[in-house]
Amino acid sequence: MSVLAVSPEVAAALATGRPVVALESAITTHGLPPPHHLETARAMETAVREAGAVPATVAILDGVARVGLSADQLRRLADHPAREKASVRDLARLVALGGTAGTTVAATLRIAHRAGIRVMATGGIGGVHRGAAGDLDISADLAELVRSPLVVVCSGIKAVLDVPRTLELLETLGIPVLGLGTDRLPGFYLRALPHPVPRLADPAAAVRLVRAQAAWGWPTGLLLTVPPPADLALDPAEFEALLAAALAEARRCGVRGPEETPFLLAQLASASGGRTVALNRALAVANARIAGTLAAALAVAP
Ligand code: PSU
Ligand code: MN
Repeated sequence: MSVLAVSPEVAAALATGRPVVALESAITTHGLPPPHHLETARAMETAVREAGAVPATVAILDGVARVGLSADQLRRLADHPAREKASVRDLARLVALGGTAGTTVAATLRIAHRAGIRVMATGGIGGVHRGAAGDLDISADLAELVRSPLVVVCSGIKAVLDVPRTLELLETLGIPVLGLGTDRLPGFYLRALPHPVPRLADPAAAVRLVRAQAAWGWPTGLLLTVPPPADLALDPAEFEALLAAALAEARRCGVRGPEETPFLLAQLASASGGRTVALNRALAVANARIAGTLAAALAVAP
């Protein structure tokens, strides 16, 4: 039974060794409000193309795991009334029962790896939730990075999470975390957190690192982190105040599990007057462009 439907354009690119970038779709179905959700998904695809690679947006549509969506399919996904947020554990159920879902970083990694894609882009990965010592709410994004050896271009770990504990877990799992043009971990909405990361000067250095990682024969994913655009990034003190209010509201409403990240992002969007939405869009598109550049460089024989 074939569970993957790869679009003709993506299949042709993969068959001939041309660069492909996987894009996740939970940011579209659950991360951003309309109309920004669809507009951002399109802008990410365009950025990948402008960088010389083929975009492969991943999603589950009517029980079919798709790699590369048509414009119609992307629109259907974005506004589907019963759209779910698919993590890895949900994939078999959605295929068996005919569901429609945006795929998280974890689910996108799994599907993109099956299709033979080496690079993906997102805004910020999931991780250890604040308070996870109590309920063990830790994103499957971390576990999947162990199994699916893609480069994930992102602006770090979503800052609504427990970043120091997420970094500890990434270290335990053996997942490299690098900074592109930065020696401090980007904080999704923040330019730089106090946590140091090894700095890569440019995409060429990232290509060397990706090749070295593959050459070990111990394939794991790795995080290539990129600071969010300086003109839109939030001030750390302002962010902490916004986040404290959002976390308090989440506790008050009893929101936990897969709903927590979308809930917090929505709270921050309204409390910031939409500034976090503009920022999230800008960083996701910038990351897609860098992923395209990296995929194009990786596609050239060493
Ligand atoms: N990046 C964004 N916005 C998002 C996400 C990433 O800019 O909404 C999504 C990704 O799909 C990621 C998910 O996998 O948030 C993490 O959710 P959770 O903590 O429930 O694993
Ligand atoms: Mn989570």
